[in-house]
Amino acid sequence: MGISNSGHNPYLCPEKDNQLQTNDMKRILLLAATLLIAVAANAKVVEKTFPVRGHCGMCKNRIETVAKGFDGVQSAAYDLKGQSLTLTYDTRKAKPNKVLKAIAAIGYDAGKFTAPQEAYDRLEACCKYREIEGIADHEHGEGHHHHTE
Ligand SMILES: [Cu+2]
Repeated sequence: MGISNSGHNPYLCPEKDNQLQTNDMKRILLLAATLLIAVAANAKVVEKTFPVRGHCGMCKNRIETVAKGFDGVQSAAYDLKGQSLTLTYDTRKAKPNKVLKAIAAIGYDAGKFTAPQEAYDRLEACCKYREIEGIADHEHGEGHHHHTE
């Protein structure tokens, strides 16, 4: 868009040109902003915590590895004490229920999915949270403290 000086009013033309450019810029900026908002609305990364059973560091590793293997899962942190898994994921790509289902499939109760007995049976002895929990209940159950004698 060259500014032609031949024959045209030299005052009007450049001004008109500027006006046009300003409008174009405004339109482009508006479009860019709209696009950004649209992208941001779609790419929703959320952090959520789900109940997942496990017992040791090996469990933690396995659970986190399975979760991180899913497309869209940005981070997975298993909390042994809290018996919970915190996922940071893109809601467009990852479905937490699929992740939980896969974790249950390797032996760990996850969310609404109960691990199949045969998968649970394949876990190492130190990972058998169902049995270990039973023992722990007798030794230092948190529900009832010392009996008064
Ligand atoms: Cu374990």
